[in-house]
Amino acid sequence: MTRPPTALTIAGSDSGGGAGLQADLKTFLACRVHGMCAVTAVTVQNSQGVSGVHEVPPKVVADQIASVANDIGVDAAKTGMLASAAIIDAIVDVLGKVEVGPLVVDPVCASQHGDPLLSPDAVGALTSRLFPLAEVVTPNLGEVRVLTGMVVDDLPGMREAARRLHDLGPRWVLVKGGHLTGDTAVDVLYDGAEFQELAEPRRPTPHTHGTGDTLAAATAAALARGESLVDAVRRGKAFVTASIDDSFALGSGLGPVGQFWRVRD
Ligand code: PXL
Repeated sequence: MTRPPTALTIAGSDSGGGAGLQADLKTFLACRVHGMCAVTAVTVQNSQGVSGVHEVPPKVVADQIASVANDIGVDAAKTGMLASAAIIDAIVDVLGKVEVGPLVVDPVCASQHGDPLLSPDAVGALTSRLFPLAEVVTPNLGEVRVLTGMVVDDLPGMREAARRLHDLGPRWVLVKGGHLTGDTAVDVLYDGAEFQELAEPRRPTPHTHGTGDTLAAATAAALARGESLVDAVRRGKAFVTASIDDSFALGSGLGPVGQFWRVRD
């Protein structure tokens, strides 16, 4: 058998298994892509929140990326929790030296419980150094606020935020509207010239842990399979919507989205 497409996640570990690199690897498998991971941080976490964060040394993060890129090959990559400016610097430096396919940057700042996953002084490194390497960045509205200072609560605001984020250098911006209210969840996709809107009926569930990770990972998997950015984002959105429909309660807090729907018999 020739090898399947490959995708690399550069992300943190969620001991509860619902978000972070665990969500990414499950999503890669469900999307029929061989998944690999460069671990940035270990979180101590369950359905009630994050009680500890232990960062991996920046050189070890970079070495994981170089190790798999130089031997196995990376058809597409995504970033999730990056923790610190030093880790971001190490990632940017190594990405300049090895060959990696298109990069999806999910600018993770905090967990759904509000626990910080990115040091405040790392926001500048994220936007000035990593964003220019991105095929697409995928902020939610909370992340838009951290990244731009804009408080956005409607579609015109989402378009303006997409414009400002595009000025920072990514090829495409996907501003996710899942945190707005209303019957429809609308995302705005922008390439610097045209806006596209992606709408799905809103799913009424509190169990949405891992939603952003799953969307970005499914998008990266589609890019690894050679799809165009627009097709990949549409496929990512369809994948996460079905995973939200398949979410479940776990522990006593917020449960995760379920990627099972794709592999159930
Ligand atoms: O969903 C964002 C996210 C990413 N990475 C890790 C996380 C979370 C949310 O909790 O724990 C490791």
